[in-house]
Amino acid sequence: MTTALTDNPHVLSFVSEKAKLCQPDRIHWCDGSEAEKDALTAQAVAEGILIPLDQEKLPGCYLHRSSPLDVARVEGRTFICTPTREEAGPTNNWMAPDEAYAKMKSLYEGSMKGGTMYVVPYVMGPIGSPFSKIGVELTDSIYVVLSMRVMARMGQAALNMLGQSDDFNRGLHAKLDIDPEKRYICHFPEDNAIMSCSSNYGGNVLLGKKCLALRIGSYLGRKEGWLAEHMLILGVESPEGQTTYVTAAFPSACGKTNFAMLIPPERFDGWKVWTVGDDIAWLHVGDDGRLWAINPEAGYFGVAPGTSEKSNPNALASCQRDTIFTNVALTPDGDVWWEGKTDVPPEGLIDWRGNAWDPSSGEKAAHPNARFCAPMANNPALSSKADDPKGVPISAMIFGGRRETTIPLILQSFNWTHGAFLGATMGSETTAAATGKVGIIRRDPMAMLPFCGYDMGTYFNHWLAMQDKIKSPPKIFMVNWFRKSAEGRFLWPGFGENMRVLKWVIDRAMGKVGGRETPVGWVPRSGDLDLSFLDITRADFDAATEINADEWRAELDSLQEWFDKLGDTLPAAFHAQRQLLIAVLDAMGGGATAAS
Ligand code: GTP
Ligand code: SPV
Ligand code: MN
Repeated sequence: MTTALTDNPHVLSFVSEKAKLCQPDRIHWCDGSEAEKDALTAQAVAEGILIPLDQEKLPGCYLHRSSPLDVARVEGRTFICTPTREEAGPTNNWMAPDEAYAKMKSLYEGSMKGGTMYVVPYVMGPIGSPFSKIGVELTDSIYVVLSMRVMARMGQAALNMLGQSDDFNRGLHAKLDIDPEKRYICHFPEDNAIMSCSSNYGGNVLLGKKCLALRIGSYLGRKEGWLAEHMLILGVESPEGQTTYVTAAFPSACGKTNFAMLIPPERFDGWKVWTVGDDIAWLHVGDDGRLWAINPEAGYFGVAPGTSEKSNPNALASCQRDTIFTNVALTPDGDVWWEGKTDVPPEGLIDWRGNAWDPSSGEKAAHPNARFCAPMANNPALSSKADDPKGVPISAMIFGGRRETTIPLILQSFNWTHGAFLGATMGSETTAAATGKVGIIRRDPMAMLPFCGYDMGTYFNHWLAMQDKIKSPPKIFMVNWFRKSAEGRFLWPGFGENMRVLKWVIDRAMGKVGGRETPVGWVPRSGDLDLSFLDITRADFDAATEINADEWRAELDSLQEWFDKLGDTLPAAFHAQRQLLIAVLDAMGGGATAAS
């Protein structure tokens, strides 16, 4: 055993108790140093866990291939273990804590025999921030240790910040044999504890990320009066040097990383977008009555496919060094490739499974949920506030899903309650970020369906209750980059061009620009969105921004099913919003609203 890096009795007893259960031959306390990283990397390479890439072109970069049966989050095997089923609510899998502890204990028993248990202390949030949370993850996976080192402030600094306190998340992860039938991701909100086994992939095992920062985080947020959200955080700097901060919640693989790293098109000369975070926001009410956000993470676990010099140069720049790639394709000269990186794939690729890739096979070279794990410090657009313990003040919040129809390019809610309603009723097509069928529309409220650690209706009530505490609330918007033409073409070019929408959002938040009131919210009038030098036809733009009464009526109809599922805890205000909208739409008749 390497020497314990703390004399905190709570940490020591947690480690010894779990070591007794898992029976590792060795315990390694992670200090987070460069020397430790080098040693663990060398060991991972020797064991075939990491494959070195061209170290001249991509210094410190490695490829990891996961088991083909372990490539995404597993929502069906993710459990919220609260004393009652009602506390977990109708959208979460529930297991009684006693039952879960017993099941997990039997799986963990002796699981680390012959191996090493790594003690990974980490902080979610800037070191020293009153909003940060500390966790200790015990794991037998070097891949997890090295990834946690990128994604969180990991090592001695976390133990120093913890001191003698008992207030830390207790996480235990064991790879077992990666058998999907033995895979469990169990959360114990009341104990601030997480247990994960039989996976070695991303959101299932990097316990600081979805497990602590969102599921346990959302639970703590309600208890303590703040919000833990699946949101990116960005700052928009105007040519005059004024920076406005915005958060946005899009479901998994629906564009958060891309939006957070947006590069404004030429037309927006002098404008700059800075990334504070690309996946998670913790939001607290400041003394000034505004909502302030920190990014609890220190790195990006981003979707590789679709990332290119054209779509997201900042993401590509972020993974030029010290990056772990998972399930991407390998080129003969030690570089990485994925669908969409370049138009033409390089010759001689090895696919994500490790086999020679045949371009005519119809198989993908990279897995659709292939990821890069890169330090945020690599991002050329990293905000100078990303490490600020206070966080950044938020002027606007955006919700957005992946919808072929109905939802317009941009919509501003009338007020906080209406904005929360739009977020709570958001639908989106499923993606490869979780196992299961892709492209099915499901309700994904506030992009939190897989990540809310307690009853969804109660979560909505918490959102509504927050309004009383926020004197100057952010304005709430909804976007949809994914609306399609009848032939299945995206109507809006997206990516950098989303700056045009973002500009309207911040101008609206500042009360600087007009809009048109429709029954479902405010939309830009003709001329309010700057479309100059943009390659889009008037017809496509109109179709992308159309509010179609028939489509909305169908949407509101189908909402009843969702509301029925959520049950009694759903805020009465949301039922009222739905009824009101139906009445207004009925009064309007069919078809599209008047052209803008
Ligand atoms: P998680 O890390 O899973 O939470 O995902 P994310 O929300 O950060 O998603 P990301 O930015 O990685 O985007 C995933 C996919 O959305 C990629 O395939 C992108 O190509 C696509 N995408 C992102 N932005 C746009 C856009 O503006 N328009 C279109 N059409 N596609 C987009
Ligand atoms: C997501 O699925 O929303 C992610 C990736 O950000 S994972 O860490 O696997 O959850
Ligand atoms: Mn995510």
